[in-house]
Amino acid sequence: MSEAKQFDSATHPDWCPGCGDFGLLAALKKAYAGLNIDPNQMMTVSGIGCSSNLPGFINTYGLHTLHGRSLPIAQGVKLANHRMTVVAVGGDGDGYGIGVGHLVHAMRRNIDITYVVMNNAIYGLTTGQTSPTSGLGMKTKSTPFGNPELPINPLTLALGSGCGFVARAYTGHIPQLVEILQKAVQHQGFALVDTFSPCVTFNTINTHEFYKKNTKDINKAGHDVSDIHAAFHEAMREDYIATGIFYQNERPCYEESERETLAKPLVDHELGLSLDQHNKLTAEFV
Ligand SMILES: Cc1ncc(C[n+]2csc(CCOP(=O)(O)OP(=O)(O)O)c2C)c(N)n1
Ligand code: SF4
Ligand SMILES: [Mg+2]
Repeated sequence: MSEAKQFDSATHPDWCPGCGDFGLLAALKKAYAGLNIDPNQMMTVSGIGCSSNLPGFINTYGLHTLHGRSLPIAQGVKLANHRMTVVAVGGDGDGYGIGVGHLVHAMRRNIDITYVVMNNAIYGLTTGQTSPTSGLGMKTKSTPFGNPELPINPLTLALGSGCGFVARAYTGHIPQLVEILQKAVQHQGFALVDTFSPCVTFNTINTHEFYKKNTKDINKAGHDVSDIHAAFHEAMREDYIATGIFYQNERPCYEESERETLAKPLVDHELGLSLDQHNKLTAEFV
């Protein structure tokens, strides 16, 4: 096992004191160290948001991209060099709002990447507007009379979209989160880890105290992760908020199904054109 501190970045997070995202950052470093991942073989990709600043705070390769666009880029990285471990991170607005179309297709496509959403049920970076996971009736800057829209349930969305690894954790419960992250990274195929990551500045409902009081680890309670019906049931419970691995089912990932072209990473393929042909072709456009 290597050391978590090898993943420390020279840049310290500028998140508000108490932000739930600190817990995820610490858990990611522990999880990678426990898996002996080499930082040089690791790519962290994000969109835009407070949570999406994370690639700057961890010592791996990193791409801080556009709002809602982490998954197309993460998938491209993995296809170009599928020797790398690729983890996409971001917020609920990023992944379940503007980026939700990419998420659904990435889940059914099943490229071998992990996607961790820091779900604080609010737009943090833009100072507190309603997000796709804000509760019905929640008062925010953009819904001063209460949110009139039903929230998305990311877990049932994932289960219904062919995602082979569906999990949820609270960023204050580090040992459980580390274990889930390690299993997600080891899973061959797309893995979604939704994390409750409280925004202590703009969300006074979904707080650390709320999750400490209301969450329950379903894996400790004997939940069968191979049973998709039981997974839907736990994801829709109203008597407690379930955390843990809801569902895991390995089916061939995209890279395995595309063996013809992906027998070796695209970065190792010979260029199809000679230098002479390349120069003639580009001369036409310059
Ligand atoms: C295309 C585009 N639309 C809108 C924005 C403005 N914007 C930046 S971050 C953000 C939402 C951030 O919320 P979330 O993804 O939940 O991340 P958090 O800050 O809560 O971690 C929005 C709407 C943008 N940067 N780009
Ligand atoms: S505004 Fe909210 S999400 Fe953003 S850093 Fe502060 S606590 Fe975290
Ligand atoms: Mg958010």
